[in-house]
Amino acid sequence: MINIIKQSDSISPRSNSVASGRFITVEGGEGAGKTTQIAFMRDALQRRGLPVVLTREPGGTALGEEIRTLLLSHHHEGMALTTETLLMFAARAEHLERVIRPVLAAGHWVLCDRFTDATYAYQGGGRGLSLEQIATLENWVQGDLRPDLTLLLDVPVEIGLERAARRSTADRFEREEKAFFERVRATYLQRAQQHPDRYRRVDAARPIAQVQAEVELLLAEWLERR
Ligand code: Z5A
Repeated sequence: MINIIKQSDSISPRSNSVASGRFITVEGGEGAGKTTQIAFMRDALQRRGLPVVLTREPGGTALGEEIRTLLLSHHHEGMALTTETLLMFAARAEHLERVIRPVLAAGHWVLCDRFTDATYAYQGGGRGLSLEQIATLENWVQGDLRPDLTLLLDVPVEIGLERAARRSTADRFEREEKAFFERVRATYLQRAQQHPDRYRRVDAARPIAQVQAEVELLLAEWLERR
């Protein structure tokens, strides 16, 4: 279950300036198992007594969820790439302002289903927007805030699409051709190589229990080191 934090909800910060919680993101292509594994991660962190807010992008706020509906809807098939990218960052700006920054400042943990790495993978790798333009928006909207840990659930495109098709009807992104998702996957893998300090790749083609066991192990190792 994803928490949608309303504007009226309050989170009391321990500090207004320094983010003392930790920011973890989960990434991957369609049907990689993000929703399945992120719930497990939340439970694993809570078992350790860590206060966690589970959220997602695009979305995570009332306004962000409305933007998500626009982005995924088939009513906007011809949406311009600039519009799509700016909507992703508009939802993200709201999410950062209303949820991510206040939660971190309160010393709590944020567990987010997709974040800016998805923009690099989908709008950059998938649709061909220059990575420099995405970086400009990233710096503007986020300042120096970046995830502390990014778990990449990596799965071959055919397997992921097959899983996603079994689960629900295709949204605007899921209707893309296979080559698009191959580019998305390649971009994620490239980013994982470029940011080895932050990224952990998990082979998500294996059965759920095996993926879960590796996620648990990686999380435990990372928590020990931090
Ligand atoms: N997007 C973007 O373009 N730019 C951005 O900046 C951002 C997002 C932030 C919505 O994201 C879309 O927004 C997304 C990218 C774009 N494109 N699409 N489509 P989303 O995260 O909400 O949507 P999604 O990627 O389609 O998520 P998903 O289909 O829900 O996949 P998932 O969460 O990774 O998988 P799941 O729901 O956990 O599992 C899918 C099914 O597979 C389900 O029946 C599971 O029981 C099953 N499953 C899961 N793991 C396994 C294993 N290991 N074995 C067998 N079966 C499994």
